[in-house]
Parts: sequence; structure tokens; C-alpha cells
Amino acid sequence: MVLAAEDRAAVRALWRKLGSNVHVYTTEALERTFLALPSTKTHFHHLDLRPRSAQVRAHGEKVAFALTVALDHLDDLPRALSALRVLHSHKLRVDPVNFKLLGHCLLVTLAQHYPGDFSSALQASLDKFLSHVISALAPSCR
Ligand code: HNI
Repeated sequence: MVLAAEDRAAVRALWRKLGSNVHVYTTEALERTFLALPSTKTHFHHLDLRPRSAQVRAHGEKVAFALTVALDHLDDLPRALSALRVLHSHKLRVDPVNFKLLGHCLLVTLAQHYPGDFSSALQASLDKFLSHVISALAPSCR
């Protein structure tokens, strides 16, 4: 499964625009996920999840870095994300449905901050990119 050239180009162009602020949006996406879909918080009982928590921000930075690595390794996401797959599926035992919830909240976050860029075509490209990432993180992936 590969991401089409036009989808790669669209997501990379948005990422360039986000620049060093990717973590700002992944952090907001985490905050939205915890607020809108509170069942996701059960995995983070050991962290301070209050608004503007430094721990959530630190986690947002890790997620941002992982997504940027993914964008740089679109031709072999299963290998690029294999350590994270093992961590989430075997150690943390995150139900993969949660990845989709976070992915959805990231789309909402980006749509709110970049309304002028967020065409339905860009939404579709981002959605495909996140689906690729989520598949590579899922336990069933090679
Ligand atoms: Ni996730 C840790 C990336 C979705 C629960 N997660 C990480 C780390 C990265 C990461 C990177 C840090 C690893 C390390 O320190 O070695 N997580 C991602 C990405 C996605 C994702 C790219 C989806 C796009 N994680 C989720 C979801 C949940 C989740 C949806 C649960 C609802 N992740 C965790 C937990 C940790 C974690 C729990 C450990 C946090 C900690 O600090 O103890």
C-alpha cells in the first residue's frame, strides 16, 4: 500500500507550512481527544492531563516527531514505525480504534487553524496519510 504522489505532495506542503509548529497541533489534537473522547484518557492515567499540561505538550512533541519521521519514510512505514508498533500493541496495548480518534482530532485541529488550506482534497490526502500511519502502528502489521 503506497500513498499516491499527489497525496504525498499535499501533506508535505502542509507540513512545510506548519514548520516547527507541528507539535503545537499534535498537542491540541491530544487535548481535544481527551476532552471529546474521554475513554482515551485511560491509557494516560500516569500523566497530568489538565489543560496546558507540560506532560501533554511533551507527549505532543513525541507524536509530532513520529509523524514527521513517517512522512519521511512513506515507502516503508511498517519498518520506520516498527518500534512504535511494538510499544503500542504489545506493551501499552492500545486498542487501534484510538489511533483513528486521535487522527480525527488532528484533522479537526488542522482544519481550524488552516481553514484556507483545508480543501476537501487536502482533507482526503491527510486522511490517507494518517490511515497509512495507523495501519503501520496496528498489531496486525508485519
Ligand atoms: Ni502513542 C507513547 C506516537 C497514538 C498511547 N506514542 C508514544 C510515543 C510516541 C507515540 C512517539 C513515545 C514513545 C517513546 O517514548 O519511546 N502515538 C504515537 C502516534 C500515534 C499515537 C504517532 C498516532 C498517530 N498513542 C496513540 C493513542 C494512544 C497512545 C491513540 C492511546 C489512546 N502513546 C500512548 C501511551 C504512550 C505513548 C500511553 C506512553 C506515554 C508515556 O509517556 O508513558
